[in-house]
Amino acid sequence: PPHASFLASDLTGFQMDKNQIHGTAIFTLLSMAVMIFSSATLVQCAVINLWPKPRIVSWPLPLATLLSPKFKITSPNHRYLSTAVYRYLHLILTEHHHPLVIPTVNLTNGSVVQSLIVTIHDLSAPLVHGVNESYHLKIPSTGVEASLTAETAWGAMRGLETFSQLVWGNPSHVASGMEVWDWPIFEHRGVMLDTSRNFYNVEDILRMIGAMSGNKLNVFHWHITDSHSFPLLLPSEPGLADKGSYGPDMQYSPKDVTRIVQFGLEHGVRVLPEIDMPGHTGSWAKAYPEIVACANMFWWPAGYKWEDRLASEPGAGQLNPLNPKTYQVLKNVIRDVTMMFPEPFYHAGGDEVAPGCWKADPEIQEFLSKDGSLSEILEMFLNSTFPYIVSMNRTVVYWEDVLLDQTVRVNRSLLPPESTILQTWNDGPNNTKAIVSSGYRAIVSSADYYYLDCGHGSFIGNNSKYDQGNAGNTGTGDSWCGPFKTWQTIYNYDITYGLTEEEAKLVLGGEVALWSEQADPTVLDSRIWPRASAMAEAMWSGNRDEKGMKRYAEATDRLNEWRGRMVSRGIRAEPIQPLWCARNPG
Ligand code: CP6
Repeated sequence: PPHASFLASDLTGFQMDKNQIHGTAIFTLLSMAVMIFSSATLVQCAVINLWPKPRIVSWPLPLATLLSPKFKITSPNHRYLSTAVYRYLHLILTEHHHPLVIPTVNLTNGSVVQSLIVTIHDLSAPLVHGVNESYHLKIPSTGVEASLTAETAWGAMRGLETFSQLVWGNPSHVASGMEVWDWPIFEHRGVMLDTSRNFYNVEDILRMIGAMSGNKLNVFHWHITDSHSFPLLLPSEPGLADKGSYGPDMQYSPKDVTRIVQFGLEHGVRVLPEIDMPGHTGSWAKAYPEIVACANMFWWPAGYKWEDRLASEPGAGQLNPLNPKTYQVLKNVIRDVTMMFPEPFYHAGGDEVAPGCWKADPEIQEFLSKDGSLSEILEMFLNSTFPYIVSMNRTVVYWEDVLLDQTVRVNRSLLPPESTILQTWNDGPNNTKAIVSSGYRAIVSSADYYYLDCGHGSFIGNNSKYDQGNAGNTGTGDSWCGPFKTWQTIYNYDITYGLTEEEAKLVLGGEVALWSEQADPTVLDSRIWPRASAMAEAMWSGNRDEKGMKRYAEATDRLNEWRGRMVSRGIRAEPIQPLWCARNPG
């Protein structure tokens, strides 16, 4: 990217408030002076109706040009990019988005943007972690052609999204005399969705992936299975879903998975599957009771301690690592999943292994009575599954517990192999630090900042047989789960807080997470959007302005506009302000 000076960067924008009108006049003069006296200098201006905010925008004058009704996009042939181009062309020609605050711009006379020419350097780059997503967008103020240059098809998709956000009104206007150079800070920018506690239809998932791509998010972490249901129909192990799903109409067939993966490719979103194990596997017991310890323990016998209840949900259960049959089933599961999901990362869970569950199993009790330990049992499990996943050419992602858990892995004799990626969820920045200072790569999903599900009160009480502790309500009733996370809480979190420069390089990015004990399709959009948008911008271009100050004040109006655009695109994102605020700016 070229040198850019940060002159008067906050004075122009689409939204003008009372204080800015004066500034704009001065700014326009200033810009002209800059153009006359130092034409080599680029002036960077704030363009506020873009989300996430690009890294560098040059827009010396607030100009707009009409978009031809015959506007077209040309691009090289690419299986997925071509679909995206077609989709964006349709969107751009039909959206006619009406912003809350109409941009104050000067319409360039006589010029109409006829086309967007897309150029790609490397058409063969696959959609994998670390793929180049940079793009350069140029919309002239007088010419008829806009241009979008990207290293890869995936970067071009990001640029198409930016272009679409620069178009508004009827007839369509497009911001012009503008150049954008853009690329992400973090390579892993995701949303996790739990489809076990409650079921989501394929359409719901596709809608979410579509919204993710609008926010330049690139990883859908699919927490497919858990103790409550096993909705994934696997060709080699059909019994797991037949018996373990909520019903025949609440399963994902291989065809459904292919549809979701394809849709992801068309939107530049990777689909990263998680089959949680060895904990959170109660649902497996419907098909294979013999491989699951403590299955269907609906309440705990006297003497069980609080820490024994981590995974204590109705039909809780943990795979029994001592039973050879466990590994027969697991090999089929892992092989099928890697065949259905081309994604090179594989999430193998590893969270919340509950000592009390294993201790309740007679076979494990016998092993423990002969000087065995729970730690050894977990090691046995990891040593028998990890190499198999790696043999399928996958990079393994685990929850942080595999390294940091202090209840099962008391003596910590086993360290996960260095190639594993650990997803942190407890204890904010401290656990991120613990992971990367041990040399592991980290994905940050700190519950205190990035868990989207903690909005409801607990139903700990005596209303039903499930009210034993937080049974049936894991993750949403615990007192430490804390309050609803506002978009500002999410936006302001610095995922590399307290890390050295070297350590920070090991942070791949972040994921917001929607656990579904108290969420289903009726609330999917509003639980996720626009709060996931807040993380999306923090991950893409950061949460600070040029002076290093948190920019959430500036971001508010922009997010409000983006939320409105998401709503008009069919995403039922929550409002963040009364409409009044847009009607009474300043
Ligand atoms: N399910 C699984 C959950 C949670 C986790 N794993 C969870 C724990 C605490 C909170 C929210 C969710 N419900 N499988 C932790 C990774 Cl607050």
